[in-house]
Amino acid sequence: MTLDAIDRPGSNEPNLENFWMPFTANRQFKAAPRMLTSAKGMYYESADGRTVLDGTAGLWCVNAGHGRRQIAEAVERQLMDLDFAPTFQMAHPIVFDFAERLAKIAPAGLDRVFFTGSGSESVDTALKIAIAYQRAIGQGTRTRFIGRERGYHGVGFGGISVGGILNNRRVFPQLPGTDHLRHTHDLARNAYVRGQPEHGAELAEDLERLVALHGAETIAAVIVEPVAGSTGVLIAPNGYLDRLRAICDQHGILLIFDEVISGFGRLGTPFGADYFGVKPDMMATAKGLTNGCIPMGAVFASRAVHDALMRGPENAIELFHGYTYSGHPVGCAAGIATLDIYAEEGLLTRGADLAETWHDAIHSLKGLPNVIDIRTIGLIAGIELAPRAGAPGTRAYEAFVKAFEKGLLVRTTGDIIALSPPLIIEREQIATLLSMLSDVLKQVA
Ligand code: PXG
Repeated sequence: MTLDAIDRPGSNEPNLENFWMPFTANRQFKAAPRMLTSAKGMYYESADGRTVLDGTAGLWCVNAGHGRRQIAEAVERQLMDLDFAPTFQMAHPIVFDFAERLAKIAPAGLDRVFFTGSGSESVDTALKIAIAYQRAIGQGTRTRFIGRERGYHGVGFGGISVGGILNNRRVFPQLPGTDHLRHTHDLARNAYVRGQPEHGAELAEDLERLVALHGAETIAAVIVEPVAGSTGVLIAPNGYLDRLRAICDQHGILLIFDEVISGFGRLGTPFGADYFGVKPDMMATAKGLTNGCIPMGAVFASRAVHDALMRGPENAIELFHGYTYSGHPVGCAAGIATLDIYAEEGLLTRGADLAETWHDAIHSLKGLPNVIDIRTIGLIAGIELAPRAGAPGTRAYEAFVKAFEKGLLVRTTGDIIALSPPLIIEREQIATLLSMLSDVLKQVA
């Protein structure tokens, strides 16, 4: 019996008071908790003994599915061999091995890897590297960042400053000098699209406007998600990222892709950069890097960015930045085992094989009550519902709760349902997911 159960005689339930939950309506949740207790493959088990199909790969991270023995064994071995060692002026071999393995699957030339502990840390790291790079090449006036409306780049002060989701920003101060491109969501022109929307490339010209407004010599970097996930699955329109790349090149601005969600096979290619055929100067990653099972992130930088900082006296620290857990050996072990699984099972491209089935299945929800848009790319789907008058978000939230009760885990943001199953999903499981979701949508008024 736990101490808590002694405090509350007769109870085997955990005491819910102490854990302050992230991005959660704490009081609502604690009044009616939804608990997951174990996971294997495509499924969770809930505390009340139900099997729940994981439609979201946890939080867009468990790309190889749950309970992978290979990862568990690598982690256990690493914990017993070398549980922790510093990477400040010291190192251990596995961190170099992991970086080399990552370099092999990265877009060509984006192969200098800085490790972090999360997506938020990867974003803030990439932003800081951008400033340091500009200064190193004699462009010290470039301290401004450009993000995009509706962007999500984690919760650090850098990330919320370039991010564009009001609730994540409204009560917090932000980095001075950041500005935003308009978002690319355009239901009037682009509803019910499979893959990239046709319209909206011209929105990249916003960057020219911001250059004209602020002066290129003040702008260090632009950061965008190739596919914005958290904000409800907004896919870069055809030609948009190419145009951003061209404008950045013209003005000496670095282009950072936030690939925390789009990286590691989610789009049916190793990275979003591969899918869209546009190479950024840096990519921020996390999540699928370790199959979500050990917290870890990585920034991939181009050799040009990296090499510009490897100057000056050899005994000088080139970048005053890093985390206790940068290159944590256990994270590296988990990451290498994850990459092994991705390679052995072809998971980094499996999304491409399944895309047709996925698109067909999800788009068949068109016409169900309150569905106003459906968008799919790789193994991602966004299903947008009409908001209830005066109560935005409640319709999708109700769908989320009903889906969970039925045995399906989805994510919602506003009135958009987002799906991103583990990349191991089988065709029959796509069919099961769809049948549960369509039942739910029929029930939500
Ligand atoms: N960038 C992007 C594009 C993300 O999606 C982060 C940065 C931050 O990563 P960390 O590891 O610091 O959380 C994210 C995180 C959701 C959801 O339901 C998405 C995220 C996190 C939690 C929920 O869409 N993305």
